[in-house]
Amino acid sequence: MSAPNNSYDPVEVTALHPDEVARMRDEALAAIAAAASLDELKEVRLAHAGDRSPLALANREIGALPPAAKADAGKRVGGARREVGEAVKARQAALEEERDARVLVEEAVDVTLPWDRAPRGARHPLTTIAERMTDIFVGMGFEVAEGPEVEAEWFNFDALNFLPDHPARTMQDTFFVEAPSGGESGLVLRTHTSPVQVRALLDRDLPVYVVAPGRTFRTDELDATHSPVFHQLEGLVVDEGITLAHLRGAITAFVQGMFGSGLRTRFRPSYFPFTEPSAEVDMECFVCRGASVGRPEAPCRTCSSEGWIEIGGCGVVNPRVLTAAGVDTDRYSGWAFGLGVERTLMFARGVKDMRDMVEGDVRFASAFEREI
Ligand code: FA5
Repeated sequence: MSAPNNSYDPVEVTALHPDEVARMRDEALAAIAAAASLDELKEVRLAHAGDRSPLALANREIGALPPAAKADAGKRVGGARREVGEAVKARQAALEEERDARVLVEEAVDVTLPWDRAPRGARHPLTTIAERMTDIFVGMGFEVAEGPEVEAEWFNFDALNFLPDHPARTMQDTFFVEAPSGGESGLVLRTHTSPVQVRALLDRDLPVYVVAPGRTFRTDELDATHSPVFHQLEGLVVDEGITLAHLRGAITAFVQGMFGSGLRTRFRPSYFPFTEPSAEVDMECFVCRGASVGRPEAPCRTCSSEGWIEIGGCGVVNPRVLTAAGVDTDRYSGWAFGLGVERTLMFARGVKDMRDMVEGDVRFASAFEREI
């Protein structure tokens, strides 16, 4: 029986020779340092630190060594494998950091870019201007009143002193919804916002200071200056000691608030069954302020060089209307006005054709500020 191989020298085993271990370690370290990506590093790790790597195979040789030689060879190979393992870890961390930094740059999201490229809707300029008109009166202390668009004939006509055969009824060509029957008032699409006057007086305690913006209907043909569906802003004041001077003051304050300070107003005699006296209200042209009158070389498109623009009708509330609404006419008096919203938008914003307002082409509304 041969003696234990005590003289077995690990240095003689090629794979365990210090130079060879150092070479395998250096080769591994160089490959690790050269790995340019996490994928490359994975391959390098398998080749130099995996189970079949040269250092792992060298490690297996240690088992066959005599006990005395095992420690020395184990230290050498183990040290080299530890170094390689640590180098892999360090390179892995460096490459991950590089990748994360790159991803942060490549996948950066500019949160200031508009996120919604779909065209945004906005309110129609008619809605916006009606609201502005209303707001000016609200600023003067008026409340907003409402009434139905399908209105009882009694409110639309009778209570407003349009007698059944009064020619004034034909002044406002009417869409009839239901004929009168069994003593009940018929139904119409309201031809103006004035029925809200009567509703406000019946619904509210006196004094009454209200404005009523709303949609109105007449059998007018759609053309450049008329629409069968249009909007008005009604105003009504009923209080003690109310005079025409208050009306003039409120209308002038409205005109100046809406179109510019210092603008004048004028009243021209007119006729409405529900006001007496009645007037058409004109405002001084806010563009030329009268400077274009008689000067064909400097025409004004806003007022057609007339210097004045008609904005609506008004007057002192006819006592018959107050009586129909149960108001004591010895104590109270009042005035009312009605302004056309479409016409106001036309001259305020230079719209030449009313049809543009009602045809619903989004390009028309887009030309105005997109208020929401
Ligand atoms: C009236 O409707 C009265 N209710 C106004 C009123 C109220 C007077 C309170 C006195 C006291 P008129 O029919 O003139 O009045 O109409 C008022 C405004 O509505 C006109 O100045 C015009 O701007 C607008 N208007 C009338 N018909 C049309 C139409 N077909 N299309 C667009 N706007 C219209």
